[in-house]
Amino acid sequence: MQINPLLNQTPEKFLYLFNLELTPENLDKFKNIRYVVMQGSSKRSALLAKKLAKHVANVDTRFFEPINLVNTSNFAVYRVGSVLAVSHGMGNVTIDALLHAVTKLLHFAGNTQLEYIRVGTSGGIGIEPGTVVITKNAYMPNLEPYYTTYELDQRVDTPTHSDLALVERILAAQPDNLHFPIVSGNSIAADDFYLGQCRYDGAMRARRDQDYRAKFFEKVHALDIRNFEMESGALGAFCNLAKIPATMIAVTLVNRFEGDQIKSSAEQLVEFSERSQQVVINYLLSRTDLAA
Ligand code: R2B
Ligand code: URA
Repeated sequence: MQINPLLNQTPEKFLYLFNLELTPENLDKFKNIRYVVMQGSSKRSALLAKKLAKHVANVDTRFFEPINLVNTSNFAVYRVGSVLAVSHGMGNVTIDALLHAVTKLLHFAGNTQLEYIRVGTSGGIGIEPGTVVITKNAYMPNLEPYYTTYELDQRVDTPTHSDLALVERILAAQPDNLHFPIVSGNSIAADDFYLGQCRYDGAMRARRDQDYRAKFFEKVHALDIRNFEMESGALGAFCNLAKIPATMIAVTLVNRFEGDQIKSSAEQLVEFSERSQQVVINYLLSRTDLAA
């Protein structure tokens, strides 16, 4: 892991985005972390923490509620062994803020060897809904494999590829009898859910017609792009700068070749979202450093 060297010159006492005093007692809670698993919602992060407590620590989860270790309504952070289950909200800008905050916190707590995995949902491109995609490379909407940001008025492009060894380790950790399809492929980090992904059911009308969209989908499918979502660009770019191995595990809720709307039942959507969690749990259980 590589961190901004200026952080060591100006000691920080308060981590604003987590509303957290950086006291020795608080920092102690974040020592010996190896894995950070990020999901959009705080509810899903708490659920993952519960599942990990059951699988990793053999806790009877009827009597266990994970404790949120930070004091903001924007993000939640739970810990089980050497894993942090964290929520990141929606979109590249939100996950980027979370990535800075959690990485600073883990650095101040003395951690140096980390892996970051986003676990989430996505819109599939030419694959069955319910398929889990592990991201090899996150593309910008213009199909460039980097994330563009601005430092003041200066454009900065940062590569967004995942750590391919991590992708392979995650795939290798899955049992042969997994009851759903799993593939590795590339992802597009769109700027929003509706127009950025050319949905025709947004409150505002998309300007590209059906023909343009169909050709675009064919083109991206040929680039091994298998899903649309909204955070993989910032995740890939941040982790490449920080030299933290990272990737994304995202189940697809819809096949965009076939439509815009997510039509699965509420139960089916819960089961789909459990699939991405199951894949990360299988990976974590294959590791030997889960106990803190
Ligand atoms: C996938 O799903 C969310 C939108 O529903 C967004 O956070 C994403 O990347
Ligand atoms: N998340 C997205 O960003 N797009 C989808 O189609 C589904 C989930």
